[in-house]
Amino acid sequence: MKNKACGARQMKALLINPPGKTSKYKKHSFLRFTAPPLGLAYIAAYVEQYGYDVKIIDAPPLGLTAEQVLKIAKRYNPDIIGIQSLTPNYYEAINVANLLKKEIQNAKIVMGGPHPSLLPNETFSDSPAVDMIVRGEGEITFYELLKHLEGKKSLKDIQGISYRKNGKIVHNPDRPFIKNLDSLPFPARHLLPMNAYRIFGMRVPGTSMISSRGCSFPCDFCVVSSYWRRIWRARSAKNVVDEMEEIINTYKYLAIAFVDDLFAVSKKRVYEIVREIKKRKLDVIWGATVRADTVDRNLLRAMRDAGCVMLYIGVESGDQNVLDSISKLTTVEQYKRFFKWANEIGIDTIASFAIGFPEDTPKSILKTIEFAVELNPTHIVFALATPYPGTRFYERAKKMGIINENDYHKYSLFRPVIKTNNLTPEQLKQYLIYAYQRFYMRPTFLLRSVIHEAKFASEVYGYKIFFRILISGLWPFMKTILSLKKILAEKGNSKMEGD
Ligand code: B12
Repeated sequence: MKNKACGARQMKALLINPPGKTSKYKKHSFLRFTAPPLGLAYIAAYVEQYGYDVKIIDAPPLGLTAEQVLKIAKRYNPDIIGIQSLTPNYYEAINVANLLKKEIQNAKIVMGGPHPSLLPNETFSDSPAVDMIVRGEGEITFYELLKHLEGKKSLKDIQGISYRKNGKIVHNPDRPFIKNLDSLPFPARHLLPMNAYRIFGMRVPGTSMISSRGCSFPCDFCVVSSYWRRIWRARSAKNVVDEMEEIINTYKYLAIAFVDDLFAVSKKRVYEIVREIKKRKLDVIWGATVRADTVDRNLLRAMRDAGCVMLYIGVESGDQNVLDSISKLTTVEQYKRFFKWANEIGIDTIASFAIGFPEDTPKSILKTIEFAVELNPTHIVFALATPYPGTRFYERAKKMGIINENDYHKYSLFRPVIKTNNLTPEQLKQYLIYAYQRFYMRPTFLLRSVIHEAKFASEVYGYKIFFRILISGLWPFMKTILSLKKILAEKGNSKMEGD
């Protein structure tokens, strides 16, 4: 497997998660979810097993600027540089690519991730520095690019890439997905700044993991259904729990957040995972993503018994017409049932909502906000409906002529980028602020949260802590809420560029 041919120079690969807009990143830190770029860590682990030298720079959690990234990159002197790009950080990815190309001319610059994969032509024309784009799943493709650099593989034979050739852009055929995800090595966490990550809602040190790829459901606003082609592939229970064990033993984490697009789709697999966790007596708490229509009370109870303390669920809307218009394939009744079960069983929930779809009206939005209060989740995330390029929602919005904003920085889920007949961007911002205020500023919510935290802490640290937290606990909550209010007010007041 090892690649060190005698005398040959070891190929060096650098993988970069580009700097965010640092101030924004800090502003959003109240969400306390700073997850590692697992995609880059998977690629790193894959090529490391063949003996290649790899480094990852995860710039956002370390607050690194593009210039600092350049300095580290120059010192490392890589042969190939892979840069990840989502839509909101596309300009930062391009900026890093341009900067590195100027200073490290010999290195090939490769972009990957959903945005360049779905818009390769635009990416090439926006940056002459980009030599190649890896479309879709990256492990094998990136490995083959290293082989190419060693003169052992021709570009034309590498599936899933786009590249420049004689002034033209060539798109090779797509690469089929990796069939057996168990065959992949675990992400190269040893190359990541593991102390820099935090999990939202978990009170103990934790990190993220992914037990499956893709999602078979057709929600029209979700990038995943186009990027991962509505194909759901899962790792086996044994393989998943092996990685959990590695995380606990090697990195000493006590909590794991599964960031799968959909963790609980096959009940059989979830039962196998919980059985395996219990069999190995893993001392860990964990959270996962679910849909209201793929779980039942017994499954939730089994998950709770195996340490699941948090479920993340995309509710999107409290209005059935809106749910139907975005192909969510769920009903408001299913959500009511789900939250009743989760609250009874004692699993915390993060409910995510989106407002401002073309079919939304002031009435449906208020209905959604009241629905959030009625469901009584532990936390909410309210976002603005955002048509990411590559989605059916984007095509629909384009056809309707309602896309109001082409600046990808604003595709952050919190800034209005479409203008519907029913709602102005200004109204949407106001509704977003109102949603958070309505949910979090309830005295019953505040009290419940403090008691909840105090109970949890007393379970871990003893009963004396319960009263200390109860007495002093209101302060951090008030602080969170005040900072939330301030951020939202700033956002509401700040004059948007281009408005
Ligand atoms: C965990 C997660 C996060 C984490 C970590 C992100 C990260 N850098 O990996 C955090 C919390 C930081 C995050 C933040 C955000 N996220 Co997010 N996130 C996810 C999630 C749920 C899982 C990502 C993951 O780990 N996948 C598993 C690995 C194996 O896949 P992967 O990362 O895609 O990587 C593979 C390939 O894409 C490819 N690849 C990826 N990068 C590269 C780079 C190179 C060089 C190469 C060769 C290949 C390659 O190879 C990898 C291995 O096969 C995805 C949903 C999804 N399924 O993608 C959304 C998703 C990526 N996030 C999304 C969004 C919108 C956001 C936010 C804007 C949300 C917000 N407002 O806070 C921010 C933006 C942050 C930013 N940098 O600007 C969207 C992106 C849409 C888009 N068009 O860009 C997604 C697709 C969710 C969705 N359904 O719409 N996110």
